[in-house]
Amino acid sequence: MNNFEADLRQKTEAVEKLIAAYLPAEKGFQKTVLEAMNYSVLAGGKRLRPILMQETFRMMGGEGNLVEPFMAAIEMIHTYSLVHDDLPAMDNDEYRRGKYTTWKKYGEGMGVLAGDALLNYAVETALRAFSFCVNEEQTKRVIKALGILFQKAGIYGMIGGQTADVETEKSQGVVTLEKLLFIHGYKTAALLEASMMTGAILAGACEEETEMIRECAYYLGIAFQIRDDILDVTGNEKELGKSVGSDAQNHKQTYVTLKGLETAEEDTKTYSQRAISILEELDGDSAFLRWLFEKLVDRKK
Ligand code: GRG
Repeated sequence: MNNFEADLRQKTEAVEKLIAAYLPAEKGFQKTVLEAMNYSVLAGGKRLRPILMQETFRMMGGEGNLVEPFMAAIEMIHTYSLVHDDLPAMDNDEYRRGKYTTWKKYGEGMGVLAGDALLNYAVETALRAFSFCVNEEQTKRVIKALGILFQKAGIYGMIGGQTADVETEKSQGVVTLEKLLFIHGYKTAALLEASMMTGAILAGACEEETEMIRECAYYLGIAFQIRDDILDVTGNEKELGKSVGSDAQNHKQTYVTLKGLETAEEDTKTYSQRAISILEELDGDSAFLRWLFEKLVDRKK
């Protein structure tokens, strides 16, 4: 195992602990929804978004724990999106991360509520960052980071992308590359943009640096989603912890159906290289993030 691999393992474990500490206690008459929320968040996953946020925060010179509530909040937002995406009304998936999806385990109504509750609790959690602020400058950063986080999760971000995706799939019409890039950019890249931008903003990055980081995360997100499309064709169900071939089964048009497997592979590399070269232009130590980007776009799960 190289040093970065060991670093990632240690960072993932630390993030797991941090997220767990922010989850609600399972008690009261609403206990079932609390259990469903915690089951969904603790089911595993790469913890990519909080790790990206924390590493960007560090790279941009951030110190202290201002970033921590935001790390927990973004994982809650990500988890809610997966919980809702798996519902019968959307993808109707029974397994994720090798376990029953939330609705399959707790029932459909509770699946809806657990997703709603996670999004709401993400707001409550991110707001806790105000209690860590020690001066006016930090308070301003938290306000700005909140704006970015919820914009990128919303109609001008992930929900916007999911809307275009659901409609395109339903219509079974021809999807253009422009529309596909809109879907990938909003559904997938927006939350990665939110992760890295909030990390940068909380560390005190200026407008120009924050915009460079947004662009970097956008390219990473596109590469990450093309890899997801590729894995749906070439991936291994056991390794992925979910079924493969669902795009083809649903006659879904993806980057692979549009451009072919070979070009999709090449484009993944092009987009990730663009992201990496932006990291190289920035002043801070980006060695870990550059390694992580390479690993993500070559991932098998
Ligand atoms: C329901 C509003 C709403 C949005 C759903 C996230 C999403 C949008 C759909 C899930 C399906 C999907 C393929 C999304 C693209 C982003 C993506 C690859 C998510 C999976 O993220 P990982 O790989 O998951 O980081 P883990 O399990 O590691 O946390």
